[in-house]
Amino acid sequence: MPRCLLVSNRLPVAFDSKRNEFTPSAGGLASAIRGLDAVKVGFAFEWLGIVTDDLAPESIAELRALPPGQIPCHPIIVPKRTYDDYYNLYCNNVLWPLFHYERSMVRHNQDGWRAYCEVNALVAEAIASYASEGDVVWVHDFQLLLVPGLVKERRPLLSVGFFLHIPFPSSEIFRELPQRKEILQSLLRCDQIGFHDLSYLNHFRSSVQRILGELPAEEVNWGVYPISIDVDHFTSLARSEETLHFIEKYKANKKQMRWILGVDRLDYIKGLLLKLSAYKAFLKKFPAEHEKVQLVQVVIPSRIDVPEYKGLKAKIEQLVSSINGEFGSPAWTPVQYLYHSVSDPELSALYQLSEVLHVGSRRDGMNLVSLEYVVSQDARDPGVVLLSEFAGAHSTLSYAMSINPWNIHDTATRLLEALHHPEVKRRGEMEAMRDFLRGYTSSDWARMILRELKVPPPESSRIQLLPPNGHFPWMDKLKNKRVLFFCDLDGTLAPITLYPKDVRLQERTVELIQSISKKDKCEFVIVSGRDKEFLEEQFIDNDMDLPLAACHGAYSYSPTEQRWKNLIPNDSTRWKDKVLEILTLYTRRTPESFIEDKGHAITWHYRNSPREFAEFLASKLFFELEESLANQPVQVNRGKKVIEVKSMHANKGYFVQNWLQAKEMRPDVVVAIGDDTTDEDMFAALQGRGDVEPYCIKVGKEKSQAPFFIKDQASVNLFLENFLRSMGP
Ligand code: GDG
Repeated sequence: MPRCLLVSNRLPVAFDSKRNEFTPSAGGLASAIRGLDAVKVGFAFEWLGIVTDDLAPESIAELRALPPGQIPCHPIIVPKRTYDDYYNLYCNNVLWPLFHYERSMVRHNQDGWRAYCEVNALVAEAIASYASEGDVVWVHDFQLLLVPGLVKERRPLLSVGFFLHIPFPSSEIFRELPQRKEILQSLLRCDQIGFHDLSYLNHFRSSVQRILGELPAEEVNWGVYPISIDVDHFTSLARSEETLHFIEKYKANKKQMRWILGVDRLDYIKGLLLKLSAYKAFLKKFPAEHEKVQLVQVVIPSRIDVPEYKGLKAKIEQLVSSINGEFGSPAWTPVQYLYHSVSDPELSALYQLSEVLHVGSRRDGMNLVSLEYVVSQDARDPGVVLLSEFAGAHSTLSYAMSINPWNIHDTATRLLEALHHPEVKRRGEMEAMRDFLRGYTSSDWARMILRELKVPPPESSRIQLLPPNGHFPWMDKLKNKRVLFFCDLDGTLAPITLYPKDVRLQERTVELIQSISKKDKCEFVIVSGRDKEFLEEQFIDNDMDLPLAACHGAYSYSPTEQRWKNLIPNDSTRWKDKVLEILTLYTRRTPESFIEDKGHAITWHYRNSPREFAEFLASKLFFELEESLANQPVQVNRGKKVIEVKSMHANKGYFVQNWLQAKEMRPDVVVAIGDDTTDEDMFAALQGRGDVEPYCIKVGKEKSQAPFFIKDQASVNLFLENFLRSMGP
C-alpha cells in the first residue's frame, strides 16, 4: 500500500509526565487520521515531526517505537538553538502575527529567517531521504512553508500536498513580508494546497499574481477544505460518566445563572480584550441582566515567557477585575476567570451547561471550539454560538450568530439576543449545524483532501523532462529514420521579447536549424503564428531554406516552389471588422497594449501593460469576444499575455494533419515542439493518429497534452544539438 507521510512541526504525541512516557495527543489532525480506514483511503500513514537534540536518546527511541496501532513516528532531530530561533523569531514573531493581520506585533529579523530556512531544509532532507517512489507527502502549516519547494528540488516526482491551518492574509499584508517570493515559490511547487476558507485561497491567488507576476496555468489543485472535528469522540464524551459527574458538580454552583462561555488560548488573535469590553458594554447597557448571567472565560496559558503575552495576560486580568469590581455583588461575580487548561470531560461539561458560546477572534484560521460546542449540545435545549466573522468556522457554521468583534456595542446587543434566542429557533438551527458536522467529520476532511492528492503514477509512464544531458531516451531510435519535425518559433526557437518585432534567432540556433534541415531524411517545418513577412525575414533572408507555415498554418511556404500558398482560400473574414472594433476599445484603455493583424488571425498583445489591470481587462475581453463571435467560424484563444481571434481553419492541428496527408511516404517518426496554447492543437492532432509515432514536446511548465517537457526556451538548443547528433551522419 502506498504511504502518506504526514509532516508537521510536532509529532502527534505528547509527553505524559505522570506516566513518564509519550502518549497519542488529541490534536485535530491526529484524530482525523486515526478515524480513517487506511484500506479504504488507500494509504498507510506515517508521521514525520521535529524534536530538539536536547531530548534524551531513550525518549527518541521511545518515539520511534510507538506501540502497534499507533501511527509510526519519525522524529527529525534539530539543534535546540536553531529550533528556538526558527520557532520564536520567525514562526511566532513574523509569520503568526502577519498572517493574522497583527502587523504591529511583527518583528522582522534575519536570524529568524536563517533558522527557518535551516529547519525547513532539515525537514525536507529527512522527507527526501525517507520517502519511496509512490509515497505522497502531506505537509502541515505555516512552520513548514519552504518544505514543499525543498522536497521537490530533491525529489521532483514525489506528490506533495500542503495544508495551511491559519488564515492566508490579504495580498496587501502578505506583500510586506520580506521573504514573500521564496515562500510563494515553494508553495507553487505543491501538487495540492488546501485552505480552510475561500477568502484565504483568493488572497493566496492574488498574492501569487501580484508578487510573482502571473498565475501558473495549472491551479486546479488549490482547494478549500475547512477542517472539522472528531464528532463521535465529542458526542460520546458528552455522555460519558466523567462528564456527567462534572455537569452535576457545576450545576450545583450555577443555579439559575445563565452562562456565556469562552475557551481561548492566551493569544492576541483570540480577541479576549474585545470580548471582555463587549461584555462590559452589555452589563452597562442591560442592567436587567445583572445577577442572571455570568461569563465563564477559560484562558489556556501559552507562551507566557514572551513579554507581549505576559502583557496581554495582565491586561485581561485587569479588565476582568475591573468588571467584577464595578458590577459584582456579594451574590454575583460577573466574570469567572480560569487561567489554566481543563480536562476533556470538564470542557464537555462547560460546553453543555453554557447558554451561549462567545468566540470573538480578531482572526482565526478555523476555530475548533465552536464546532465542538455544537456537537456537544443537548438537542432538546441547545445553546447559541456567537461567532466572529473573522474565524474560518464562520463559513461552516451557517446558523451561528455573527459578530464583528471590533464593534463592541453591537456585540453587546447580539449577546442579549443570543441569551434570549427562542427555544424553537435554537433547536432548529443547532440541529442543522449538527447534521452538517455529522456528515462532515475531520476524517471526511482528510479523506476529501487525500483523494485529490493522488498517488503519482510509476516513473516509467510519467511525463518526462529533458534530462540534463539534453537527450530523451527515445532519441536513440532516430538513426536512419525518416523524421518529420514540426517546430514553433516564439518561445520555442527564440526567446520571447518585450516587443514581438524584436524576436531574433540566436546564431547557434540558426546553425542548428540549418544543419538539421540539410539532413536527407529529416524534414524540418516551422509552424508559427507569425505573419508571412516576419517568417520570410527570419528564415528565408537568413539562408534557412525550409518549409514554413504562417498564421497558425493558414499559409504555407514551400522552398522548392519558393512561394506562399493560402490554405484557406474561401474563408470569410467578415468577423475581422467586429473584432477590430472591440480590440480598439480595449487597446485605448490599456496602456502599452497593441493589435497585430496577421490576416487570418488578429492578436491583442498586453505583455508590457500594467499587469493586474491588463489581466483584468483581458478576462473581460475574452468573454466579450466569445459572446459576440459565437456564430462565427473563429476561435478565441487566451495565450501568454495575448488574446487571439483566429479563423477556425488557421489551426496548427489542421496544418500538420494536411501536411501528413499530402506526403507520399509516411515518416517513421514525427516530432512536434512548442510552448503555447496553439501548439496544443498540433500535439492533439498528432497523438490522435495511429499511423505515425509522435513525440510531442512542450517548452515550459504549464499543463500540456505533450508527454515530454523542456523546462524553458533556453534549453531548446541543447535538445536540438542532441537531436542532430541522434540523426546520425
Ligand atoms: C490552528 C488554528 C484552526 C483548548 N483548550 C483546552 C482544550 N482545547 C482544545 C479545543 C480545540 C483545540 O484545543 C483548539 O482549537 P483551535 O481551533 O484554536 O486550534 P489550534 O490547534 O490551536 O490552531 C485554528 C486549527 O489550527 C485547526 O486547523 O482551527 O484556527 O489557529 O480542539 O478543544 N481542550 C481541553 N482543555 C482545554 O483547556 N481538553
